Amino acid sequence: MAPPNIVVLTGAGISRESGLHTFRDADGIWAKHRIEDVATPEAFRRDPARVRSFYNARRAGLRDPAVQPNAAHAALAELDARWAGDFLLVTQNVDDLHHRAGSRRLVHMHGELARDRCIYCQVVSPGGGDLTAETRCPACGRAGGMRPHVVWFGEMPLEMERIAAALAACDLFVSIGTSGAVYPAAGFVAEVRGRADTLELNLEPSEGSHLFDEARHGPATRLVPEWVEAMLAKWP
Ligand code: BJW
Repeated sequence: MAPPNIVVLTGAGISRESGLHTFRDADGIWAKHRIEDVATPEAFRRDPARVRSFYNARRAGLRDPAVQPNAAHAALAELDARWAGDFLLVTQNVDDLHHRAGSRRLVHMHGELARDRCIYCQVVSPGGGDLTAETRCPACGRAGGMRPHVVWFGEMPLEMERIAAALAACDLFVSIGTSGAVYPAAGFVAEVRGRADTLELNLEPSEGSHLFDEARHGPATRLVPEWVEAMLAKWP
């Protein structure tokens, strides 16, 4: 039997055991910052210094040498490398831990924290340092328009066509470490339901937990390696 085509969706929960905060847990990012102050295009227009300062701090957190890919990131990278069927890892995370772990069939649908984008020429450039009003775009040379290459509320997530094609062709959809509170990612399970098998791996039941064929609850560093090991044992 041919191996199933797989789409994996990950969220902030997979990076929590690497030392990064989630958004909606009690100690999460949205407990300390209001979305409308830091994560919308309007917030950036109103107070770019505040938004840049929020993301400069997040970037500094990601540069902390203690923040490294964990066993869940590593297991998904191994699955990517060894899986003979179609495979796409769609992450909502803006950290680079999947890439650092070795995942290559990877889409960052909410962008990447360590890249910059110019609001004037739209060119995305490598970044990751502190952004200020004086930072110049390496492509067009203008200052004052550099923002992190992340997707804020009200903006279109990235690579939606590639994601839609993978969802349409998948036999198995696995959601890991996400609360299922943010669309369009939260709607993926309903999109594939009935035609693909669906599995949730999360610390606790997500908002859409009831939509999955199966849900396993516990830390990602335990559940994900267990699931990957079973998949590779069944389809070596
Ligand atoms: C563990 C764990 C461990 C912890 N092991 N698990 C009404 C209906 C439908 C849509 C809308 C609506 N009203 C508004 C909208 C649209 C809006 C939206 O969804 N709003 C909702 C609040 C309702 N969405 C948008 O605006 C998006 N764009 C859009 O819709 O464009 C139009 C469009 C439509 C259709 C198709 C295409 C386009 C854009 C959303 C942008 C989200 N941006 C952010 C910030 C990114 C930059 C940054 O990082 O600052 O993305 S918000 C934030 O939430 C971030 C995350 O990627 C995202 C999801 O969060 P995630 O990853 O799920 O984290 P948590 O904290 O919520 O959950 C963590 C989970 O892990 C928990 O369940 C824990 O239990 C678990 N966990 N430890 C395993 N160790």
